[in-house]
Amino acid sequence: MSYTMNVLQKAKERNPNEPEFHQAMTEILTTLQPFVDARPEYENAGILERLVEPERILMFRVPWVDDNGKIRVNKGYRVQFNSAIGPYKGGIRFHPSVCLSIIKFLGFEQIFKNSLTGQPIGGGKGGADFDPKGKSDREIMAFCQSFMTELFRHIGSDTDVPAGDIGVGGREVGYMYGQYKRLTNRFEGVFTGKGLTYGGSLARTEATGYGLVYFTDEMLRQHGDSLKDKTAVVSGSGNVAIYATKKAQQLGSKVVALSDSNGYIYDVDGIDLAVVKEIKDVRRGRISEYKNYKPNAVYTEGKGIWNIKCDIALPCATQNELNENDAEALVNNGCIAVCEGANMPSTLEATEVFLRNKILFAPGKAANAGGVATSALEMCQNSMRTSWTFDEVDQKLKGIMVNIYNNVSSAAKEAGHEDNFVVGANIAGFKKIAAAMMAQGAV
Ligand code: NDP
Ligand code: 2IT
Repeated sequence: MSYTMNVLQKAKERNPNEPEFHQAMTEILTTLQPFVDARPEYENAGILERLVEPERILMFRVPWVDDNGKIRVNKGYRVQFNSAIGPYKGGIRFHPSVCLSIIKFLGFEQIFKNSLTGQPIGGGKGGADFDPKGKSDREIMAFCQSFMTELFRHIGSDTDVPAGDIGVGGREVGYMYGQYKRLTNRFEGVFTGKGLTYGGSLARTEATGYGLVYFTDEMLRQHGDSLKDKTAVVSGSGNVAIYATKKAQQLGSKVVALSDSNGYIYDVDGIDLAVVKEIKDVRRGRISEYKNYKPNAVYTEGKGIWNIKCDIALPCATQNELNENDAEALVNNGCIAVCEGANMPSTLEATEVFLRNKILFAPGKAANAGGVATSALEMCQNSMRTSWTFDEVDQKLKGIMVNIYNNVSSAAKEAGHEDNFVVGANIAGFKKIAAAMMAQGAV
């Protein structure tokens, strides 16, 4: 068995019952195999064995008091996966499904994504199995403060810099940052996605969705096409989905559908984002309420959003939300590009369908890297004690996304897999991390 496949098999055996982590390792190591096995220096340096083993895993109890005075307990996690090219960097997720496997898959993907941005950031991820849905503002604050009461001793602006992810937005970052400051007596760039009044960067809120569409736009442009007059379907209706929709609309696409974990809406007239923001950002409600504002729209309970005919599909909700049947439905309906705003939204089988059918497929670690890239710009502004204008940050973001596209595309071509951006992203991300690890010795 080859070196790469041997490491993959052993890593699966050593980490049983972690299906999402296995899935992420399988995708990355399988595509890296020819590249790595042709270069024995990687095996000599034990690069892959080290890469699949997190540098540190923190798991902790998060006790908090609910509005009835009852003590509740959640599981908290931070996986500090790889610091070869910079301090650990990656979001915090609050969702009832959070477990070690999910945090490890996210942290593993993050190493490669952060490398692709070209910025000095390592890979990490954290979270808790806490469900923010239906909680009062006070309960959210109590939870965030308790979470940080343990996490604060493990992070720092040059050590580990968390940010938001599913269930963690501006409100939660504010509560966690405030508690960090109180416990350490330090006002530092230890978190990104902060509010604009206390060190946040303009355009960070928009960055993941905007970056996704900048990437998509560049990919289409280099294939003689554009987003103009295209029909797009976007899944999710959170931070990434909302700003992906906004930018796609600005570039001339009609977005006809959005979803949440209960169901999806189809609006033949094109999604009205002001309504979505009112429902999601202001009232923290459900996407089903959209039809109360837009009687022409149709709400369907449950899955099925990928059966809607579209040119462009942007999965922006969560892992494994798009399976083989969904991929076939998209292909049969004439979809030309699938770009992942979420982390690992397509199953391995769905990805195969896209690649086999020569759909332009942009994997999350490349296409959604604009969020973390802008986080690194926020860190930069914090260190410089300055703040850039929206346009400055937005221009930098656009440049970074075009750069990522070019690097991923050339790496794919060099590997003999033109337009296979899965292969391209994994090789391009890997090269820099491996070089940094080899230069630093057996650490
Ligand atoms: P939000 O919490 O703002 O929104 C998440 C959206 O996805 C909601 O509409 C939510 O619906 C839906 N969703 C979440 N879990 C599930 C599930 N199990 N099944 C179906 N729908 C679900 O998160 P973000 O928009 O920030 O994150 C979306 C995706 O983008 C995630 O995969 C995240 O890792 C990724 N990402 C985020 C970045 C960022 O900067 N925020 C950067 C790069 C990637 P509901 O309200 O019903 O739960
Ligand atoms: O998955 C991701 O890249 C994020 N949730 C953003 C991470 C960050 O540090 O901004």
